[in-house]
Amino acid sequence: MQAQSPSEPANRRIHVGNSSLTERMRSQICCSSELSFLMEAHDGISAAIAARAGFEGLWASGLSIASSLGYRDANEASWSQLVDAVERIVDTSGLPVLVDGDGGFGNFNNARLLARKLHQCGASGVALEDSCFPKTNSFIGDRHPLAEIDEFSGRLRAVKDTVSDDLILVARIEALIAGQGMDEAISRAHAYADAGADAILIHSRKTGADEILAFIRAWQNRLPALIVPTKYYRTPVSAYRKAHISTVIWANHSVRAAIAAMRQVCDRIFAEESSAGIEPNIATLDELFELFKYDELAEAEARYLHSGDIRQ
Ligand code: SPV
Ligand code: MG
Repeated sequence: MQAQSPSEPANRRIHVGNSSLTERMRSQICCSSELSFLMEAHDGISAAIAARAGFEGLWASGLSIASSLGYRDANEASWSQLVDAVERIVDTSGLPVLVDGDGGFGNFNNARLLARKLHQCGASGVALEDSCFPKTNSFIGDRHPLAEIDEFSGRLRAVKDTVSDDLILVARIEALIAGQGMDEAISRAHAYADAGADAILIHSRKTGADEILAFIRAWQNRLPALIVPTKYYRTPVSAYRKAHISTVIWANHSVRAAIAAMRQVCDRIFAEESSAGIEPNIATLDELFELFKYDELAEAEARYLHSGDIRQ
């Protein structure tokens, strides 16, 4: 899958919602019985690179988008900043994008507004977590107050009533993160299925996959299940295939790769007062131009610019 140029006609359709991308996400990714993968993206570059690598769908990560904007993953970035980032991710990748919508930025009304805006910018799905506003990243501290089940179910129902099947709705359960135990996690998952979720996301911050696999056994696949093995990355994905998990989300790896690479380059150039040493380790300008299809722009210039205007 090649990254699309922002000037390609297909991208204009994406801006008003893209039902074929949503269908692709529904049939091949979130709701398929085959294990599939979503790669994190947080901006146009990370989206284009993930598409180039061959991923068939993307996770617009709240943590990564906040980080790329210089904010903390605590609802410091606004819903409109999230929508803007998602628009760039959809546009540059041409892929189905599942958006991390946190808790929906407030109550049912904020959640349905977010869902409508995400649909308009071409997202294929939104994952809403049963946290309270402002949220805290699942890996930070021990204070993770959960929303009341009925109140959160209202958020889900409002989203479903607003976007219907145009946007896949994933209900994310934070009960294990909050230390509330397996029974609470399972009963929340059933309540969210009753409220109209298309799939569930069960999150854990244990370093082994045992609690996730126990949840999946108890859940018995009532709806497809998505997981985020950020902490339990040592478990091979064959275990997830065997457990009939629907989707693995690689949630933050591009932003962490970017931090490591940028830090290395900045440190070397600062210390050496030269970029000569790191040139072999960084992308060439030609790679950058190729990623965003500058050749298409040159062809378009030949087609559309008045011949006297063409730059030499
Ligand atoms: C994100 O990517 O922002 C997520 C996943 O919500 S995690 O950070 O692992 O909680
Ligand atoms: Mg998040």
